[in-house]
Amino acid sequence: MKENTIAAIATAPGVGGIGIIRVSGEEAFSVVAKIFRPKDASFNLLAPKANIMKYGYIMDGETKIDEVMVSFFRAPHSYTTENVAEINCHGGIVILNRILSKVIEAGARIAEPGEFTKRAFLNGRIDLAQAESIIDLITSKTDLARQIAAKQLDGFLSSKLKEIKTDIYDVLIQIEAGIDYPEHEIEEVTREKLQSVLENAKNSLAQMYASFEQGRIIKEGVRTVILGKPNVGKSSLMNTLLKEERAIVTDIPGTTRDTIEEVVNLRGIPLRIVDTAGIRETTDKIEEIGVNKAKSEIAQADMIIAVFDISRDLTEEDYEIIELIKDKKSIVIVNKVDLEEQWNPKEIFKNQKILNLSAKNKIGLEDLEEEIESLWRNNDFSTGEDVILSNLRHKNLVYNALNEIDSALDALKLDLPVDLISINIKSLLDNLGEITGENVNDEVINGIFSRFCLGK
Ligand SMILES: Nc1nc2c(ncn2[C@@H]2O[C@H](COP(=O)(O)OP(=O)(O)OP(=O)(O)O)[C@@H](O)[C@H]2O)c(=O)[nH]1
Ligand SMILES: [Mg+2]
Repeated sequence: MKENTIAAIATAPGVGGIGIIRVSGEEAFSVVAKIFRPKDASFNLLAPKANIMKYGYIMDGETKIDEVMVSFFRAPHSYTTENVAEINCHGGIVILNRILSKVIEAGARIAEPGEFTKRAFLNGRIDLAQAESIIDLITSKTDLARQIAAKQLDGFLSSKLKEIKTDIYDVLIQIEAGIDYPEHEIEEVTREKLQSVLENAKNSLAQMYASFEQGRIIKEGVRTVILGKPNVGKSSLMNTLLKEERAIVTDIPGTTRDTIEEVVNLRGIPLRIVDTAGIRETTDKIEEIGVNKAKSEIAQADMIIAVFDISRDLTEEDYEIIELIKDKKSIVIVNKVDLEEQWNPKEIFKNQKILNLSAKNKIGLEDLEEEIESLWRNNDFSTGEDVILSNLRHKNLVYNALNEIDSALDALKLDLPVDLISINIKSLLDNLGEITGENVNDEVINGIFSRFCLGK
């Protein structure tokens, strides 16, 4: 059974006030007992009475490795529902590694990424949607993303799905009773009930499905791609918007090679700003990859900020960019207005609003912020009372479920026998069950938890 006791460093690598090593499993207490010497010598390490924290030392024989506090959580009242001990030591990587290796020597094995949370799921403390929300919570880049994840962890999505499933399940039982005992003649009642239950489910699920776009934007930010030919000041603009020197700026055209992404909160709007390589024909292999990447960013963008340089004549590349963005939601920036004007923007962009800017001298920034705000003002960046889907796996399963509902409703209209319709209904329930993990295969489970960090 010992290989079932797992251990990992639970805190982020690096230097910190404290670092935590988490140990979980049947042998967690006996593993820790071998290396922990509590100051309170009477404390029973193998059977701590309640969830408790104890002060003492981690020992290597008679040598003290570190002064620590150890928390003991008794099954089932722990993160994994198993016995859990957490060693709080000083937060240096050498100390943490040293203690972890002592824990392994004492009989635990290294946990896989996400294995603690996987156990919490497999042991039934949380469902799969809740487990997934934990990684969303940890990796959330904006406070709104955190809010969605926190609600999902609290069981908001799961309980909505449960309501829908329970209603459908009740009718399914009636259908099956009808199939088994046809003389009961409950068929007609069942058909009507089935129709109304399916229509209700369709409404709720369609609302969830539609919320994905909002969920995606909240979670990832409005994907804002800065586009332009080399040297027009894209990276300068990126830095100005971020209020930090994130991207390299030089006077050499072709400075930015790869795309750079950062999330910033601009007047309450979560923006994911993507700086790109300047678009031009090039024989440089690396730069060419960057240019292609920049072009492929256009399709995924929620908004484009196209940058043009007023101090140099427009070139073929500028016209190509104007062409590339013509069907996208975009903002046209005429940059370097602190320098002498070489062309007339009003002639080129006749029907388009132009924003004059000096990214370097931070002139015109207010206007740009205002424009961005006005473009997104009508979007709901709050989390509201409804479920907001933000996970692609969930979205796809809701989509499948909606298709099954449509097939079932069509079959009802055609007066097909209910036992046939029950096939759609079972598949519908399976799809919804996969979101919360009631019927899900190992491959999906392993795929989900492998994306977690070590120690979680
Ligand atoms: N005078 C003036 N210079 C600017 C302004 N914005 C950027 N520059 C300068 O223009 C040069 C190019 O700026 P970058 O921000 O690196 O331009 P880029 O579009 O990212 O260039 P690539 O990465 O090569 O595509 C630098 O020397 C900047 O200091 C501005 O508003 N006014
Ligand atoms: Mg650049």
